[in-house]
Amino acid sequence: MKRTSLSIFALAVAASVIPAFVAPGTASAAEPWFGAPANPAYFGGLANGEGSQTVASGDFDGDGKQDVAVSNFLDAVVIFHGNGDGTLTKTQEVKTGLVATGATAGDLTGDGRPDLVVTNGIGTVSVLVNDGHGQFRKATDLQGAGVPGGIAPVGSVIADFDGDGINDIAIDNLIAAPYGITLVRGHGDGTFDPPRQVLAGIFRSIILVGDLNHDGAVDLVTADAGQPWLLYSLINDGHGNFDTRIDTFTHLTAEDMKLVDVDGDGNLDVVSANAFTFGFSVFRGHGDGTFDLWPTEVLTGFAPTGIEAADFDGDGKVDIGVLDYLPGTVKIYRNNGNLNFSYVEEHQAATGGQALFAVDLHGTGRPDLLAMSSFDAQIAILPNRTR
Ligand SMILES: [Ca+2]
Ligand SMILES: [Ca+2]
Ligand SMILES: [Ca+2]
Ligand SMILES: [Ca+2]
Repeated sequence: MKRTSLSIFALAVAASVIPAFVAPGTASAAEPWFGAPANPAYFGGLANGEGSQTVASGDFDGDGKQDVAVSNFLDAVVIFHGNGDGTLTKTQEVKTGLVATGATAGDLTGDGRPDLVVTNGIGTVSVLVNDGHGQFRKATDLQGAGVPGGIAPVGSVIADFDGDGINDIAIDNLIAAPYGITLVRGHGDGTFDPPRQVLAGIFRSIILVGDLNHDGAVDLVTADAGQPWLLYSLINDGHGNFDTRIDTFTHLTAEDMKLVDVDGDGNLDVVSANAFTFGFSVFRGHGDGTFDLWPTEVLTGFAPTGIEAADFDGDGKVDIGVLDYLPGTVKIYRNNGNLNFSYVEEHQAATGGQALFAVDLHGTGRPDLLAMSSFDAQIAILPNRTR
């Protein structure tokens, strides 16, 4: 669902010239919400140099336990079977294409089992079909998904955009001249219409999906990573057309974003990890595709690059986790309501932190966290201890 590591280079420069560091705050006296990752924070399946880019999760084999797919940045997606106890076992590695940046799970064949879409930065998009038992085979590369509308696809989302009951794909292109988003209508059998381009501005690198305006049709939100940026809301007309674009100008540079109702008012909000201003923000959604313009920033420390928003402690409020680039720490923030957050704890997790994902690996309803490194084999699992 997100971006490349391009802005990491800028972060390295920033690290050398920006001395400021904001302390995360006062630790809570309560029991920690998460256990520390295993040391070393690693499990088999990825090699050094194969920085993990994104995680897609779902019950791939139908055993009721969440499984995980990780794009390895090199040329493949690695499949891990969730054992239900917080551990993962590698089951498969499927070659997709060079610079495998994004993996997304969703049912594209109508059998109720998640299939996979992997974006390859070289310009192809691979569809991997699940055999129903959690084994994937590369069915097709979506021809023209990366060109000519946009090149360097870096992420995708799977949803039913035209409302025919069959899942479709929206692809996010990093370098988009002039198009940023490619839409691919699914037929429900693993085949697709020819790709269609949507104008969404240049240098897209984050794509999120959700119904922003409560009309039952899923909309898209995109943004740049590593650029002073605009947040674009692309409003679905109910037939999979995105002719209405609402721009929200912001002063922040997001490395990662998630679309979740953080304040509990029923409208989806955007949370952003602001790598260059060392914090996270909640852009409150107004229920019509617009967002707050100047959200408060919660300072977290140097270079947050990954963010996740989920109810970690089960009190009904969506909490925030932030992963920084160096040293690769996950910091946890409790949602106190009214967009007030307090620091809970932190764990050293994944050096060169790239992405943070909530996945319920224990089946308790309280999500665990996966922290991914951008340049080595570390995939830290932080077990949720609040259950
Ligand atoms: Ca559809
Ligand atoms: Ca909508
Ligand atoms: Ca909200
Ligand atoms: Ca909570």
